[in-house]
Amino acid sequence: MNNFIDLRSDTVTKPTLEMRAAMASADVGDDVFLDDPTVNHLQERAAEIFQKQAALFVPSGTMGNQIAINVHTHPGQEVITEGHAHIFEFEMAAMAAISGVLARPIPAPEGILDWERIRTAIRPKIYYRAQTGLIALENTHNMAGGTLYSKEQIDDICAHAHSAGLPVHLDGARIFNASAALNTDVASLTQNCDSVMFCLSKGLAAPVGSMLAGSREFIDRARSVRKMLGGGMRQVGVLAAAGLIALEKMPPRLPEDHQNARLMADLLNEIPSLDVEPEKVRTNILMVGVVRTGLDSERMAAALKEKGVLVSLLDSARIRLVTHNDVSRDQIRQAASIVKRVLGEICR
Ligand code: TLP
Repeated sequence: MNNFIDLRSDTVTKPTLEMRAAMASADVGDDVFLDDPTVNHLQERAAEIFQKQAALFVPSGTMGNQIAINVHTHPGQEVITEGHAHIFEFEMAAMAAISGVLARPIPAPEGILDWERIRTAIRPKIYYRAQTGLIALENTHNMAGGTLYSKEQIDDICAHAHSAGLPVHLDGARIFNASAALNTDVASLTQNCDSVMFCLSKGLAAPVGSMLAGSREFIDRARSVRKMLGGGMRQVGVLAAAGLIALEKMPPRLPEDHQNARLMADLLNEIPSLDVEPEKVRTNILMVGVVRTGLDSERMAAALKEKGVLVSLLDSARIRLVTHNDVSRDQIRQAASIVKRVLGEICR
């Protein structure tokens, strides 16, 4: 996929040269014995940056979310999520398969829940009803198009949840994008969440890995669950070394991705048969409705691929474009003119 302009996801980012050099010279040890100095350093830095007691390196965002669900809940409980949350839509019902809990998905405008919506979904405390065990939020919200919770919105949900005796987990796969867009540091954005998962391997460009952060007790239990799931890794400092660079050096460049997504939205908005809402693009994800082109998203993606642009499909009517470190501003302009050309040819 080297010669393509790859807008399928920010997961496609390749490690930077600095990351590759750090990986080659990383000091390593057996992390199952807690002996890998690079992993330990990454975990300490993540805890420091998020101002949580501890953090844990995990192989993927999915595993991070599922570990958190497992630690926070008991079998037979429910997890309140937004209707299109990643943990509900894209994690293969793992919460049911692994933790014996059911998702309680609540649709919300732009993917952003509020306490009123959550409150009405909390089960009454009656012995014959399943009990709510956890509230899981997603910031930024992927499938809603990189939409955002402000600090105030998250704090309000957390305060009410805690008064109701419920923990809050944040799927912060792209929390650094939220932080950049809101100009609010990740520690204060996530201050009242009981656990946070964030990805090193998306916009931050590490090849692999995510982090879980929370209280020391939560992370101690999370480490056991990680092992149970087969996620106990050995000389994994080679990956943590890239993760450290992702964490320390990559966040300041995320506004560039956001500007590129907005530019792409503005350029595509010039094509009358596409449905784009440029004013809604605040981070690095852009949803584009294609129905009025007469093509479904699959045919549209195939036609773009032939001309060197890769996008992902949301459903038959919408494609998703995600900007990232390996797509330059020039390539954004190039991709937009390819879309124009392809639609011009097909819809003649
Ligand atoms: N998102 C991927 C796909 O799985 C859809 C993408 O291309 O955007 N939480 C959120 C909000 C995510 O967007 C993702 C991945 C994950 C969790 C899972 O992370 P990984 O892929 O590391 O398991």
